[in-house]
Amino acid sequence: MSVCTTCPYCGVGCGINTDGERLSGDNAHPANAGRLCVKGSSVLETLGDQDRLLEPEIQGRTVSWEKALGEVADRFRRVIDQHGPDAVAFYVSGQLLTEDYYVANKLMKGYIGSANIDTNSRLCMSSAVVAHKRAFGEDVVPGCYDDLELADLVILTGSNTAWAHPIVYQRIAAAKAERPAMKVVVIDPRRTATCDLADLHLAINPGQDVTLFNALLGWLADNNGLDDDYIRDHTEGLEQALAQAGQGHRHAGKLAAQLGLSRQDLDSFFHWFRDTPRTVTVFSQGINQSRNGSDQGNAIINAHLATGRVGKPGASPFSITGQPNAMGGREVGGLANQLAVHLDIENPDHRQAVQTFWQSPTLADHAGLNAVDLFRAVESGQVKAVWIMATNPVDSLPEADRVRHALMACDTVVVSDCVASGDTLACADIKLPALGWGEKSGMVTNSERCMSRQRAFVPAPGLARPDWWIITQVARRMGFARGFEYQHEQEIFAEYAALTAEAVRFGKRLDLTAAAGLSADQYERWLPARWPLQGADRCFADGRFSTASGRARFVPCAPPPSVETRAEFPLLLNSGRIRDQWHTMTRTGRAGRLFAHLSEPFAALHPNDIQRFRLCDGGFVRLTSRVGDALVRVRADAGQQPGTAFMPMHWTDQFSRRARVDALVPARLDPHSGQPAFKHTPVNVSDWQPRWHGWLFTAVTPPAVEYWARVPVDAFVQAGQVQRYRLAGDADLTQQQLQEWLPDAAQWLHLDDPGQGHFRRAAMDSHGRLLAWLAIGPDLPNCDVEWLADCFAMDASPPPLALLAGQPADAGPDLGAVVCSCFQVREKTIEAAIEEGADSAEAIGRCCQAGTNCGSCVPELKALLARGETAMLASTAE
Ligand SMILES: Nc1nc2c(c(=O)[nH]1)N[C@H]1C(S)=C(S)[C@@H](COP(=O)(O)OP(=O)(O)OC[C@H]3O[C@@H](n4cnc5c(=O)[nH]c(N)nc54)[C@H](O)[C@@H]3O)O[C@H]1N2
Ligand SMILES: Nc1nc2c(c(=O)[nH]1)N[C@H]1C(S)=C(S)[C@@H](COP(=O)(O)OP(=O)(O)OC[C@H]3O[C@@H](n4cnc5c(=O)[nH]c(N)nc54)[C@H](O)[C@@H]3O)O[C@H]1N2
Ligand code: SF4
Ligand SMILES: [Mo]
Repeated sequence: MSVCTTCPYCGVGCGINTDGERLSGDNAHPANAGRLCVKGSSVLETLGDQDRLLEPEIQGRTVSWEKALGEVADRFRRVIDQHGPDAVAFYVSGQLLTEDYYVANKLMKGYIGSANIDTNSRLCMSSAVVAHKRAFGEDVVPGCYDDLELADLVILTGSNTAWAHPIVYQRIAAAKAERPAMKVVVIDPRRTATCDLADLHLAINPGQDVTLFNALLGWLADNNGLDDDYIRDHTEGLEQALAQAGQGHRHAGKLAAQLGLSRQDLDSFFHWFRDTPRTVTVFSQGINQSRNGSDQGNAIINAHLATGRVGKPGASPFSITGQPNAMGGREVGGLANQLAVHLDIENPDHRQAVQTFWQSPTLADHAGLNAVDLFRAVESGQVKAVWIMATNPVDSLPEADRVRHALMACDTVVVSDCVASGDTLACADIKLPALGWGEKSGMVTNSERCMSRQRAFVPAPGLARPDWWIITQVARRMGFARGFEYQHEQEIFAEYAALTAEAVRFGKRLDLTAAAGLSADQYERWLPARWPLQGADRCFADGRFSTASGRARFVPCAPPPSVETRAEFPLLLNSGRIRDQWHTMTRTGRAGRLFAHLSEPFAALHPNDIQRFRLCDGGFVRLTSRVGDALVRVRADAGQQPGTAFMPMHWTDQFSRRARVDALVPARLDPHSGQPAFKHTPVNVSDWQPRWHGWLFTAVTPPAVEYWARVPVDAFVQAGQVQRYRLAGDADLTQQQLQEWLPDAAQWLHLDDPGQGHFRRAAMDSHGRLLAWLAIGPDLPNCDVEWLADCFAMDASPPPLALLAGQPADAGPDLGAVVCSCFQVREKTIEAAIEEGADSAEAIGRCCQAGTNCGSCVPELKALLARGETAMLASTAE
């Protein structure tokens, strides 16, 4: 049976149709109209029981649910009785469903009586939340995706849309293809795949967005760019914002130097902004994850208010959410400084309203600890019991090693997760198996306030249960039976929808009251719908805002704090996403295909910096910061600004020896939102030259060598799924050590030259089936890793010589890296298509299929085309 559900990955929130065997984009979903990116279209490959947490565990022992739930409730109850409600905490996630989130918040704020519940959205959206609340009086994204197609100017700032929100990017690209006059500006210190679409790329100096948008505001005021009627009728505070913005725009040369931009580009940007009423400014983590992320958001919103471009067709500021239910979590009050349904914890009337509705025994009356402070309080012993759900703070919080130590020393760490092993799970005293995507059912809200259903289509594995069930069962055992009597997630949703009547009563836009009485059947048949459910597609179009005065507020934005570069940390490290991986890889890390694009952790640097720091492209680099270190591969990237480096956020201790970027990132927070500045970490780099390199295919635990990074292979042996390891080390290797890395086997092939440091091994079972394979040498041993991976799925091994050589006897040419993950099309095949005359991404697609499914690699196809053109020009010039 086929179901309509919603993609578990990014905040675009695409609709999916699937029966568990096949999967396609939902043509009827307003977010994607049938399209899917590579992550969405490969999601079925990430399902399955492999490495799933299937039963509850206490201190590593499997226990019944009854025992586990009782133990969690007892431990929390005991701490609260002895030390008060603020001695416990929940740390939750934008990957929970709305119903899970709602009951977690209700339990902590309304029944335990503390606001110590915070969410990974603190790391993601909290600066945007502050910006919205300061400007609009409520955390509301005014626009919708249609605006991106209606706009004549789309500004993408701090957003690598092509990789992080691919379907939004494709919608913009399609609109621009149809209306070439539409302009796109990308503001990002790096040249990213997103810049492929840009008419103008402003490679701004890191952290300077307030300077840019303040200058824009001042310039608009000086150059007849303000919408005076709108400002007079619908806003307040322009004078102060202008005074704070200053006169920087009048000193074009100095301004351009400060921003690292040309005067001409700045001039174009200012003119385009002024002269294009239909302008949308999309912003994401390059804005939010800064020491002044809230001000950066407000500086953008100020420019939109000054031109009257909020909530109008094709004209809005647009903070785009990251996680599938980041928005849902904000609605129900997942942040420690919110109550529920957009109401405020500090406001006694709001508190009264919520407590009356919940009929709860108590209600938190002050904000709780934000994510970073929460783990600091765990460290200091102020918080004695913490429950972590659907997030991996040992990898994703700044000062990640410190978070790990704090959890290791904490008496009670409860972790609800779907997978069996992870860096946070390793710190857990109690592990609770949660249902994952495809197994659970509930509601999510995407970036444009559209609520859609996630629906189950596969049975629950083992004893795993939905998060809302786990939370409410603990609540009941803590003595809160009345308040948590739900039998089905629909009852929770209906209650949440009913609670929004209080939001409406206090003048908020969050209105789901039309769904308050919804039946189980209506919930089952729910079609994607934007809130306010009975309102227009856009909010604030009428110029009335959720502030006390009904006017939007300009927020004066101070110039950015200066970056503390010190001689010992001469580079600024940026971090973020790559195209085919999701966060800490617990999902995408199961599909070998998704490693074809980028298979190892890396730091990207400008070629000049690679020279300057005596590194080597493709070699290894050790990064150090004030708080930690990492060891990854070097990648030359001319799109990187000199003086900066970029590391992906994805690799954890489960996938590499020491590549967690957040071990390097100090906890420097935005003072208003508490959001960490993940994008700008001062670091130093040094070259590491291992004495040996190697490849290892095995299903047993990784060897303890200086560097390893693994990729899952699509093959299973008795010990489990085969993994491909890239290894490198300093210490001498003995034959015995090598043998320890390999499983017991019936048959062996050896080829050793210890004098030269060459070792090759193949282990087979009694039927001749390959179990493990190893090659070590002073340089990286030559072999065809794809072919070797295939050998594990064969009934009998290939001839011994080929197997030891690690490549088929009739090896074809090396076709280079995979560019198109969907059809596994490689670089050389695409280059051949270009040489044969393919002159556009579409033409390449016709030749070799690349880019014709999800389209995520189209920017790379275009880069190869541009490279081809340059090569052609060079050869003509000769
Ligand atoms: N493939 C993939 N997609 C994802 C995710 C994933 O893990 N993988 N995660 C999802 C989540 S939770 C989120 S929050 C979103 C994030 O989506 P994005 O915010 O688009 O992704 P990031 O790569 O974190 O950062 C965006 C860009 O900000 C730039 N930047 C850094 N410093 C500055 C600066 O000072 N100014 C400006 N203007 N830009 C700067 C970076 O160079 C980077 O290209 O992605 C979502 N989508
Ligand atoms: N340096 C740096 N650090 C960053 C960022 C950055 O750009 N740079 N970005 C930040 C941002 S924006 C974000 S959103 C975070 C993301 O960081 P995290 O939230 O830590 O990353 P995930 O891998 O998404 O963790 C989700 C966990 O929940 C589990 N899970 C999945 N579904 C369910 C479910 O239904 N129930 C339960 N109980 N568990 C489930 C998964 O197995 C996984 O262990 O990282 C932040 N950290
Ligand atoms: S853009 Fe891709 S990852 Fe994001 S929701 Fe759509 S299919 Fe999923
Ligand atoms: Mo995020």
